[in-house]
Amino acid sequence: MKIYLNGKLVPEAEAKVSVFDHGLLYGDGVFEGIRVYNGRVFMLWAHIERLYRSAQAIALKIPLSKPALTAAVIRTCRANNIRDGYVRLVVTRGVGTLGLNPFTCRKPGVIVIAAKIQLYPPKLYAQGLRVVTAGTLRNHTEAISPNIKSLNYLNNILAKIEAINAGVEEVIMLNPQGFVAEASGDNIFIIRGNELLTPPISCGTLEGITRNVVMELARQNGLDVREAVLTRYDLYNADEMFLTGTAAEIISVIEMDARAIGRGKPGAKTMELGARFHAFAEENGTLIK
Ligand code: PXG
Repeated sequence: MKIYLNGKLVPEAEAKVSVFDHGLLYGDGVFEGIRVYNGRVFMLWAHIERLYRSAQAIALKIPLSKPALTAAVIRTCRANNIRDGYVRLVVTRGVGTLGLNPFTCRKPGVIVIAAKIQLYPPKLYAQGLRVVTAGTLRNHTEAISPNIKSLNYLNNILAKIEAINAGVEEVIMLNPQGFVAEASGDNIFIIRGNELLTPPISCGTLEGITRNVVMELARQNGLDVREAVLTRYDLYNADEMFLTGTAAEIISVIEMDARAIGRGKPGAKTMELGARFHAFAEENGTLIK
């Protein structure tokens, strides 16, 4: 595997970062996870723009223009012969001294990894996920904004540990006000009658790129799509529930806090949206050739 590291494609064994990189020392950096379908990088520009917004929010200047970074992603995919895969784009604060001050770091590190895809097991898509409510709250928006896709994912990791310890696949995280925010690495949607509802960004939700595509596809499919402040009451009363994300795509939730959601199996509208999403993803994206 060839890794893009600071302007060069290097063999995996040589793709190393310093122990003094603040990305490692403090989780000081930003990242994106991107999919490649059918030889096309899906929603590449949206991911690039979100990466730059995350960087801006932590006062990190990415040392490449957006078009140059876009080209680096394509170049890395090509070098690894990726037709269907997963791209991880990482910008670290860079090498500095053993102190918090990020401005001792002269040069941000830029990493692109393009790997063959690792999907969730197909069984989970057919059966749906079980989830529990996490005791760990989503970060307060004025602590670490949930809109920053930073290298510090401990908030989400602590929640994910709760899922694993509870013997289920995922968790639903609430914000400090008690409203539903999202899952540990995915956005949440419910279907109620003909309505498709998802929490607004102001609830401590990452503005997921899959989320935005799904909202648009659902509108075209005749659903009444709205952002709504949701509580667990709304989730327990949903006809259908699903999660969306770059890795998960669209995946049903059939049980929450040991209660069946809807009929306790993947819902018809969710499956229909999943099929539409796949069809859309196969045909849209930045060509790698
Ligand atoms: N919420 C959070 C907290 C996320 O980290 C999403 C929602 C979904 O956003 P997108 O843009 O992907 O639709 C994410 C993003 C991975 C991985 O590689 C994926 C994410 C986060 C961390 C790791 O599996 N998802």
